[in-house]
Amino acid sequence: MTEPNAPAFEMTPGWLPFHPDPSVPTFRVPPGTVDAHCHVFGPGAEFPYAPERKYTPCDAGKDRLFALRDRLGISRNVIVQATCHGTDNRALVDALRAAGDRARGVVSLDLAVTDAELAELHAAGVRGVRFNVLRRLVDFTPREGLEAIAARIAPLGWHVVVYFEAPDLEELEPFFTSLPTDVVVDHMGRPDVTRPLDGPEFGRFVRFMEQHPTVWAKVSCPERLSVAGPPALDGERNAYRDVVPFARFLVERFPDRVLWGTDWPHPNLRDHMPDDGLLVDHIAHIAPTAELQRALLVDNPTRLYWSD
Ligand code: 0GY
Repeated sequence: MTEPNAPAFEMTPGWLPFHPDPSVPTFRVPPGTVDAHCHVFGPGAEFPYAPERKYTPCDAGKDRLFALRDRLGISRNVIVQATCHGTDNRALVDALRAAGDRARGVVSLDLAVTDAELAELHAAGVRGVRFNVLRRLVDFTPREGLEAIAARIAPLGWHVVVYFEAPDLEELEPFFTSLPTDVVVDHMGRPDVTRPLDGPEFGRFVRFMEQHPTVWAKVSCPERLSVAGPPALDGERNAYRDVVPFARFLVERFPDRVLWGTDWPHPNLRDHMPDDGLLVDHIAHIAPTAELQRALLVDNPTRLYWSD
């Protein structure tokens, strides 16, 4: 129930809410599958959105996330702090506590965080910190601040999750490779999928992974990267085909350092909202063998998030 003085939040105009009734996938994920990139939004009346946010989403709380997990046949979630909650991780921690061992978290932090707070986050299931450097999502944070945070979380065995766009990799690479932890890249570093797979832009990303064995990639968000879009035909389940070669290349080249996630509830999409069941069916195209599927969906995320 909404408290009498709870702030009322108005969604960003044009906001697309998550799919109300995702299909049951035809691809059956292996037991132990982890959705390694998803979020919770509020509910705002209980967990207010951050004053510095760049968008106000629809509420998408933990119960809806857990219902989606069960519908898709997924076992566990890695919940990643979304920028609309700033560095207030309460909604995320509440979801982790409710999920028990079935969820881990990646938070956003500011420098004022105390060691006691870090220990509490770890106990709740947090295993990473996110550095989101997209200017449309966050204000600029000086590198020194991010370096100081990385130095604080490294002794806990956590890693850094980074979100950037492909043209920025050249400038950011020295910073990423100076970090004292593993670095997990959201959404394959957001390649432009109209460019060639063997062109300079994606080539840079592949080299980045080849040269740095501490770098991982999430082969997630085809719905955000795709230009072709969802299937044109009703009932067709092979969606976002233009993204497949990019994701599949990484899965086959780096089978031990790739993760998959839904990105539910899909913030800031403008033209359509994906059917999450189709996103699961997409997996069979990017990881074509049972061995690759098991590495991507079970072994890799379990090693990164559930090893202690
Ligand atoms: C994503 C993508 C986006 C948003 C965020 O934290 C966020 O607000 O990550 C985006 O707008 O591209 O991974 O959820």
